[in-house]
Formats: sequence, C-alpha cells, structure tokens
Amino acid sequence: MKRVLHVIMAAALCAAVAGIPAQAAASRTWVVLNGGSVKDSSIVSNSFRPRTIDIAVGDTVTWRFLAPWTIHTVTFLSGAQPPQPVVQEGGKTYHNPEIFFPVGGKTYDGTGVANSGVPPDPTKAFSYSLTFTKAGTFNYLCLLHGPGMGGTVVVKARAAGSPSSVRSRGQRELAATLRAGQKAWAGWKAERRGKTLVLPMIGNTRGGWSSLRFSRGTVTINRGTTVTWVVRDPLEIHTVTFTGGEKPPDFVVVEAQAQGPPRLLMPAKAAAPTPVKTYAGKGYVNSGILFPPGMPGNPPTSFSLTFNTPGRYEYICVIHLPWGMKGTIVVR
Ligand SMILES: [Cu+2]
Repeated sequence: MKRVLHVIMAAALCAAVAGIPAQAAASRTWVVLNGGSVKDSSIVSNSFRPRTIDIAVGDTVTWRFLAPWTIHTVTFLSGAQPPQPVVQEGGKTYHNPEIFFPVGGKTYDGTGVANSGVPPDPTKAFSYSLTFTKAGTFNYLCLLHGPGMGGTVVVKARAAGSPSSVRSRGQRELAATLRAGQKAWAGWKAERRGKTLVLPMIGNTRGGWSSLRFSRGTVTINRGTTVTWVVRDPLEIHTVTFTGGEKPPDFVVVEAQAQGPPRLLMPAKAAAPTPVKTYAGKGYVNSGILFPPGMPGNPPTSFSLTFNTPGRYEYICVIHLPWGMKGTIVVR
C-alpha cells in the first residue's frame, strides 16, 4: 500500500514538474499584420492577418499597422456596443474621439475597452501591443471597418505554434488577400442598363480586401448617359465628388483645443450631398457619404449623375484621395 502511494506521489510530482516549464516559460510576443496594400494602393487589405491566433497567458500581441495609410483601429469591446462613428456638437459633425484616440492600458483580461485608436500619423508605420493576462477567446474589430474587419485572440495556458510561424502565416495570408482583390479587380466591368452605366465599388468581407478605385481607366460615355456609382463593398464608405476646380475638402480636419486632445471635424462639404442631378463640368458636386449595402437605417449606397455635355470630367473620393481614388468620365 505504502509502495503504491509512493508511485502515485512520484507520478504526481512528475506531472507537477512537467507542468513547471510551461508556466515558467518566458512570455512571448506575437505579431498580427493590420491592413496593407498593393503598391499603387488600388487594393487594400481590410483584415487582420492572421485573423485568429493562439497565444499563452502572459503573452503579448503586437499589431503592426502597415504603412502608409493603414487607417484602422484594433479594438476589444468585451461585448459593449461599438461607439457611433460621429458625434454632433454645436451644429457640426465630428469624428467620434472614442474611435480615434486610444482607450485602456497595456493589458487586457477580457473586460473593459482596449482601443489602439487611429495612427496619429498615417504616413508612418505604427504598432499597438496588448498583454493578455487571462485565458479565453477574445474577439476584436476595427471600429472604422467592422464588424466585417475582425479578429480573434485565443489565450490558453500554453500556445501550440511559434511566433515566427504565425508571423509568416500572417504574411502569406496578407499576400493571398491582396492577390484575391487584384484578381477580382482585374475582372471588374461597368454594367450597362439602357442609358445608365453602373460603376460598382467592390470589396469582400470574406476575402478581407477592398478596391479603392472607381473604374479601370477612363470611362467613355455618349452624351445623355446617366452614370450610377454604387457601393457593393461591405467594408468601405466612399464619396463621388466633382470639385469643379476647387481644392478638395479634407475628410478629417484637426481642430486643436486649448486643453485635451484635438477635435476631428468632418466638414459638411466632404460629407453632405449636393442636390444636383446633371453635371457639365462647373461647380462642386458631391454624392455625400455612400455606405455599404444593408446598413441600419438604410443610408445611401449609390449616386447618379447625367452627362449631357461633351467633355472630360475628373472626380475624386474625398475619403480615399490619399490612396489615389480618382476617376475620369469622358463624354462624347
Ligand atoms: Cu473611397
């Protein structure tokens, strides 16, 4: 009996000792790629790569926001509702500071909000790190592109993979994401419906990519044609804006405050539609913000203009001008 007890105790001791290296292993840092684009920014990754990672309690995840123009957030809401995109103040519209500025500390235990905020200088690389102190499965999203742009961190007693293999998996997944977007974009076509030409703006949640272009090259139409731009991308908002020679409005205007963080104005000029149905090259004409299909409240997803006057008309998306989102309509 005594002997049996010794064997059991020895086995228990072995198990305990075997458990020690896992618990005492140095905590590790895992990298997740945030955003990224092809060279001319025509296709962007609106995804986290890898989308799901397994880590151990005490490990850190670093999200690398790939420069330039990775305007995303990494946000753990712990079940809370995402903040509204804009707030009204004194008759003006502001981008919600709860989205744009960081919230929370350096660790996350599955409770409260942890938000990276938007990179303060989107021309430069940026990173955000969180150390996970409790086991669990934690979902996060980009507050600007979510919930279609989301990811999961699975925190266990120990992690199966290695940071280097996860890092190369992220790079492979990002490359595949951009290739899928390029392939879809290569097959893009305008759609003719009688006297209307439809220009779809495309993207794909499952694929994790968006196209930031209006058309493949110049679109040539006969006078009397109506062009309809329509957002079919579940991840992005856009505008169709003919500036008529004016300086394009910014989508985010930083207003410094005497104290605290700056306010981020969304100028009405950029966001609001102009009540114009035809275009002949004069004046400022704007679709206002066009939204992905099927959003709550059914905000506009498309915009139409009829062109009766021959000419060459250039337009932009005021949101994605830094990515080179411009188009040209030639009317004959
Ligand atoms: Cu756009």
